[in-house]
Amino acid sequence: MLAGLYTALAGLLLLPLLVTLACPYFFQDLSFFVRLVRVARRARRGAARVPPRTLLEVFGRRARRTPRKAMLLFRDEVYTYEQVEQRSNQAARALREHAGLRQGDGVALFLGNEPAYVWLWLGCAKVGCALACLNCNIRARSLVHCFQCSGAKVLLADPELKAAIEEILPILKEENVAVYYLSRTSDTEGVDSFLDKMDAASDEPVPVSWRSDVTFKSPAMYIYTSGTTGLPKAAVITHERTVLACGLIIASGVTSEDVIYTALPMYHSAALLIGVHGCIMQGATLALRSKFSASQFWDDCRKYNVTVIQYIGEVLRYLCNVPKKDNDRLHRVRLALGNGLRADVWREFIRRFGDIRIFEFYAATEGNIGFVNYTGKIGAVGRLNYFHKKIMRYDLIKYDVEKDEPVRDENGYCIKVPKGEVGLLICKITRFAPFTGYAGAKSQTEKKKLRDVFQKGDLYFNSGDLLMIDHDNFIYFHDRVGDTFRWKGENVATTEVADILGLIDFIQEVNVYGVPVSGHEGRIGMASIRLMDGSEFVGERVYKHVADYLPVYARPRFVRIQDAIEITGTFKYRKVQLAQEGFNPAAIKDTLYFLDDKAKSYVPLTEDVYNLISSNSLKL
Ligand SMILES: *[C@@H]1O[C@H](CO)[C@@H](O)[C@H](O)[C@H]1NC(C)=O
Ligand SMILES: CC(=O)N[C@H]1CO[C@H](CO)[C@@H](O)[C@@H]1O
Repeated sequence: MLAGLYTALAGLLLLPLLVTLACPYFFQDLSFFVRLVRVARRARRGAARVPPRTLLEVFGRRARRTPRKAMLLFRDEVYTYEQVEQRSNQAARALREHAGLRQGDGVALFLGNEPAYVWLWLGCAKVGCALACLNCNIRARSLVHCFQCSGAKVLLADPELKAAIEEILPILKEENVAVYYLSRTSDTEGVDSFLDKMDAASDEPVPVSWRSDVTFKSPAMYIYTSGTTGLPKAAVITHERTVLACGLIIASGVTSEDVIYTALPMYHSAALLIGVHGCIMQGATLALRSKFSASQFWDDCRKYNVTVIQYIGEVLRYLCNVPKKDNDRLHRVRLALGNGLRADVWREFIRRFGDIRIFEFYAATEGNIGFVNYTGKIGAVGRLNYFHKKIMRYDLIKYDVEKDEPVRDENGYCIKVPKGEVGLLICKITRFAPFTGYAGAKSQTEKKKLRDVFQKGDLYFNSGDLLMIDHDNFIYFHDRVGDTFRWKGENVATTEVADILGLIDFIQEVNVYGVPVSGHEGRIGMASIRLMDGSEFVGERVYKHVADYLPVYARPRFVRIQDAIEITGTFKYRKVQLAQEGFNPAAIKDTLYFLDDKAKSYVPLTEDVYNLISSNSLKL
């Protein structure tokens, strides 16, 4: 009997060892899954409360419990939780009393990275309104479109963006939009000032009844994403999503002791949903920078005692490109959170800046699926996790890149790709993996849904991303599909760029695509153009036009003049081959042009310029 007990005991002790040998990642997989379940449970319990435990309520509790704790660091300014709370109360009152907002309305914010972003968002949530986070690089038609699709009644704008506001003001006024500058005075007719109204308002807590109708399913904010076609779309971020998105920060082990540093734009989900909200959720401190600077990065980290940094692949690459310094390892950064990191930069970054844990994840603003590198695999965005997969029904399916659609078998169903092959990531839309869609764009929302995938009537979210799962179950990001490319951390919709170029009178037809450039993440924009018969290409005019209408990252850097623009069997422009051919003047016989910022024109692309770009001597 004793012998039996010993065997049983030995078995128990040996079991973990055996499991580890057979499935080396079993315990990591399990513990990651348990953490996920905990976050989901907490969110569900929060949703059941009255009022629901939204991020705003979490913030309120932090402000009561740790009023003196630094919440935001910016330049030499420090704002405590209590100060942010007071400022947001003032913002809420000014929004309600002067702008006449009531719960369910929307406010659009056109502002760069600064602390006011945080209290304006909280103030907006306090009156039960959703905040549309406008990208401050967009102008003209795109800006009007983004504003309109959010359904907002009020626009709050940085006075530094005055020119962009004045340009679209007549349209806004026609629709009775109340426009405010975030300043104490305004010298634009039809635009009021907002800060003086805020200053005059009481900073006492505002009544909860102002937001009594808000539930977990109410929209909290709209974040713009560049979809597969046309102008940007406003992804609806519900209160539930804002809480769930904090799971990432919780899983990464950030605590209230941490100082999170972000120089990513706040109108994107990385800085807002992960940086700002993660900071609130954990009661940490956020050091903000208006714009990323590779040369200032580590000085900032030292100045603010930063322990956690947020990145996109480009950021870490730029940091690695800065000349080495003696104090490269003199900092307290222990964790880096982000996405888009290539294996080579990843290795170099750790070698140079020290033992920093990299928490690489994959997620889309509007997506219903995400992955995290919770094991130590360089280059991977996550793992195929048995437990996770039971709940999140995602798959990689065969995709026809040229036709830009999933491949279907003879019965009309999609085909799963085997391990080791690249496929389109799709995830079943369920209660656990909801897809909230885009504001005011039903057809765009429909386009992201894939029906009759593996059986009649099933419904999946189409991520638009190609990923690969290797034989050890590690997941790797491969590329975006369709009509978008990513450059400098921004998604660019090729159709939007093509539409803008198409307005130029000597351009007959345009096909826009992204081309890879050595030493850079993502792809840079290139346009293949057919000129009107008898017309000539005027570089200065094209330059002026794109500079007026497109943000820097979306401007096509290369132009290729073609006599005819090829289309596919389904009447789409052929892009894959053009992208492969790239922009090497030695290999392409068509005339090529290059956007030269100094010359303020598109100039002929010579082999010299090409060589400078290939050797990374010319900055793109
Ligand atoms: C950073 O830490 C040092 C040493 O602990 C401290 O003296 C300094 O005040 C801290 N700086 C900030 C901005 O918190
Ligand atoms: C969260 C986590 O474990 N991240 C890991 C991802 O991979 C890198 C590279 O091996 C590790 O350093 C990180 O710790």
